[in-house]
Amino acid sequence: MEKNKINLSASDASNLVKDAQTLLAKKLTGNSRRQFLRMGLTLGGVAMLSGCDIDDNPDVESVLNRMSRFNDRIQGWLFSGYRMAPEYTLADITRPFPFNAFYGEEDIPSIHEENYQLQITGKVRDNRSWRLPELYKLAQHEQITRHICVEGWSAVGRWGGVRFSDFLHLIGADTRAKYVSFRCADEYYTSIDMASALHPQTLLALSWDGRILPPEYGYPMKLRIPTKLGYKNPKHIVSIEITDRFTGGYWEDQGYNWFGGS
Ligand SMILES: Nc1nc2c(c(=O)[nH]1)N[C@H]1C(S)=C(S)[C@@H](COP(=O)(O)O)O[C@H]1N2
Ligand SMILES: [Mo]
Repeated sequence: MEKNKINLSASDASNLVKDAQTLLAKKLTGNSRRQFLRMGLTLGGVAMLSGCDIDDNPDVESVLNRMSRFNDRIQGWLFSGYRMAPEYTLADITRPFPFNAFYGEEDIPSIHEENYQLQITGKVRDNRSWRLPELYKLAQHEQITRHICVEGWSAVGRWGGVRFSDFLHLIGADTRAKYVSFRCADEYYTSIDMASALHPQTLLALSWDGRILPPEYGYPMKLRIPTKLGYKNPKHIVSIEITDRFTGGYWEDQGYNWFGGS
């Protein structure tokens, strides 16, 4: 039997978002409800529904139940009480680690160390560009954390690199600025708030599983921010801007929640 294809118009979608919020809010109380609403995952989840195939009974409540279960699970992973993302052990690493991008593996950008420079712009004291060997020489930190994709999967991975707050201080970033904005070699882009940029677990990741970050996971560098969803973790970063101007993001501009985490 053919599946029902639901295509939502903009106004259907906005009504669905409202229904979704009401229904999901009813299932939660007190703190968990506030946390849930703050995460704003409802919007991202509902945006996912547009153009999705929904089996047999295209019933909003059954879809929401699935979303709600996913949200319940990820709340525990994102909030440990101290707003630190949980860390894992080597044995917990997901193998093979999934690849994801808005294109297939055949289109992964090919970047070469000798031609690569990281550009710095905006509200910084020192806006000179960085070569990879200079970044490899800075103090490196490792984390084993869970990457959560809004599409409904998650995976534990091991990343190493420069603590992003160290890097921001090193370049003399104005930490009173509102945003840090990222541009990538593949036309992807995203931006985060300054508090999240300064979070101790936010890493300018240069390695994965003890070796130089492989092309599929974002060579030569990605932002690893375990307190936020996968789409807030830009790979193949080519420029970083410190700014008060809101620059959105590739998925965020298509309806995913901009904050995208805790
Ligand atoms: N440059 C770039 N970064 C990106 C994306 C992308 O398409 N291009 N996709 C995002 C999404 S939605 C996810 S889930 C993760 C996937 O990272 P992985 O390939 O290491 O699993 O990268 C994020 N960062
Ligand atoms: Mo994702």
